[in-house]
Amino acid sequence: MNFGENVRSKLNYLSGLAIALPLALLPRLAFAQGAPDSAAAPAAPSYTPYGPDMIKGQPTPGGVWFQTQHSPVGKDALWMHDTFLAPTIIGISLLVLVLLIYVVLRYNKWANPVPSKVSHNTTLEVLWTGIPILILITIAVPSINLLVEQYQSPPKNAVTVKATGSQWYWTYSYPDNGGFEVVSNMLPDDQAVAKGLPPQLAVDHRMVVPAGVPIRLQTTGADVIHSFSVPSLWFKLDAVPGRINERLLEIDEPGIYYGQCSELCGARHGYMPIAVEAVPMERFKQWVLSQGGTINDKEDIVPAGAQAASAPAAAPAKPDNSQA
Ligand SMILES: [Cu+2]
Repeated sequence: MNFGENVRSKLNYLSGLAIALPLALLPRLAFAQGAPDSAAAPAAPSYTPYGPDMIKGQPTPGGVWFQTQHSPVGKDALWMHDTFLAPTIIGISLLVLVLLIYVVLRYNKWANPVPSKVSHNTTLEVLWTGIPILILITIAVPSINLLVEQYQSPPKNAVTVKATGSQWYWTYSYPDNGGFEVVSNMLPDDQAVAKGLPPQLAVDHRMVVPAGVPIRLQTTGADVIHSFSVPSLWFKLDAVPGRINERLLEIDEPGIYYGQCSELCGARHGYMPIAVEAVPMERFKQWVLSQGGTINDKEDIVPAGAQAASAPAAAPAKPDNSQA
């Protein structure tokens, strides 16, 4: 019968296939033990994380000043601190100290037995009101500019990374690149030291991002409030359950930048460090593919080093509303 023959020939074909397929695949399987999927799809490129020689942002023993800054906003803020704030604070403190010492020595009851009866002095009162006003106005101008710069909204083509704080680790997801996730836990001290990395800061999987392009870094908390903080990038943003906070992050050059959770979040709050690995765009794409992610056309549009061109254009932007 036609129908029966048809079925029999299909079955023969299928059984032939069942024998032939394993035979055809056997040599490949034998040689490709590490990558069983290599026959189906092009192998995911491997990625070697940066070594200790690339560490650029980390605390130093006995350090009291700010860490060297590696982001445009960090450099501006550090300049503001070093040029305006620190000299003003140190100057006022020294002036008050000198005046106090002078008064103590010159007007004590032995050096000055008959005290002056003067109750006010108009010139002096105008000066001690006017000079602080001038100082405050001088500080206000760069200060407000810096505030606006720090809360600049990320541009549309920024690469999005979402950092979720959990008790007690970070999860980084990449919604623009297929939505894959990286869970980042602190390395035990002995493993960190063996790799030449700083103990209590080194992690098993770093947050890899492209350097020289705008990044839209979003934070949220999975359980309690955490805070994503990397001092050498001048970046600190609370990670609050039930809401997304967002800030522009720009990293000038490739390197490893360490930070820590900066909101008391429980027993192991001190053991959920942040390790940011900033890499050139080509290397970032390679890393994304190695994680099973996809390349977004944003990464093709944004050329490496684009932040130099995009930052002045975005500077007059309104303050970020999402922070309100
Ligand atoms: Cu935390």
